[in-house]
Amino acid sequence: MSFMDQFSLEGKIALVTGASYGIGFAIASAYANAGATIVFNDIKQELVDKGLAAYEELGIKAYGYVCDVTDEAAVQAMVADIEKNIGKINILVNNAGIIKRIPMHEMSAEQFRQVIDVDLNAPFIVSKAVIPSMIENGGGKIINICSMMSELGRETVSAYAAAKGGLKMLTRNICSEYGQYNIQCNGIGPGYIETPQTAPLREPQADGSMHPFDAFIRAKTPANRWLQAEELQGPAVFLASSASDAVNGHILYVDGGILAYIGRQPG
Ligand code: NAP
Ligand code: GCO
Repeated sequence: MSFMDQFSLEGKIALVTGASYGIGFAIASAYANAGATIVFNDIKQELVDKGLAAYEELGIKAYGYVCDVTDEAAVQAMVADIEKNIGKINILVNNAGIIKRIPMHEMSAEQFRQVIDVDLNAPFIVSKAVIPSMIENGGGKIINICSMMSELGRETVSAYAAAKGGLKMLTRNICSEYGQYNIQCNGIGPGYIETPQTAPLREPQADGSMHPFDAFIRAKTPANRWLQAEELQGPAVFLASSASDAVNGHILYVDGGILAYIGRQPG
């Protein structure tokens, strides 16, 4: 076995939630390139179909399911179908997520609950569904997609920050409770990535200028740029592979240095 074989995902089955596009798609594609069988879900059939076509364009045979990750019965049924027809899940990436950017005093309790439901309750639901088989299988990898907002707050993202802060601690608790079964649960905390989720923060203004948030986040990023979803692929493969078997309960921030940086002074 060569040194690099420890980064291989050959023979593994990976479920990446919400992976028709965006960060989930990038991570799942990398897992396929590392040898894994890819399974993903999305809420709508047309998005699953779009995702399957996108994977096929990359030469990847993926399996797609229509499943709302907040629906425990649907998640249990999806996992049972995967285990029956594809195989036991070795790697789970809790990627599916939403954000609502609303000043807290204007946000309804229902809107707050919706974000918590997808970004925190769902990782609990999906992890709970796959852990029994991981225990039977002698171990597994769970990777939760956290955020800068697992550590920092900002205006209008109270629900999202509460969820992602909770997801950091859920990650540590799964590590604590299931490490004895050779299950490693870690987080990836991306910085600001160019995906549909952050598109509203980058859209050009009526006068043709860039959204003010663009300059703000560039000043907070040492490399003075937005990051790409593909820059998460190496860290994600590492955390899914046996190369990280001694890494547990860790949030790996892939943020270009944002959390280390006070920010570039104006002028
Ligand atoms: P995105 O472009 O909005 O994609 C999110 C994906 O999750 C979509 O495929 C979406 O499907 C799916 N999804 C949402 N709710 C779902 C549900 N209830 N059941 C199943 N699937 C659901 O977001 P992204 O930027 O790729 O982000 C992916 C993850 O990274 C999220 O957890 C996000 O919080 C996190 N993150 C993003 C950034 C960033 O800068 N982009 C940084 C840090 C962390 P639909 O299209 O059908 O809604
Ligand atoms: C926002 C952004 C961020 C990113 C990401 C940063 O509105 O501030 O959407 O929350 O999505 O979570 O790590």
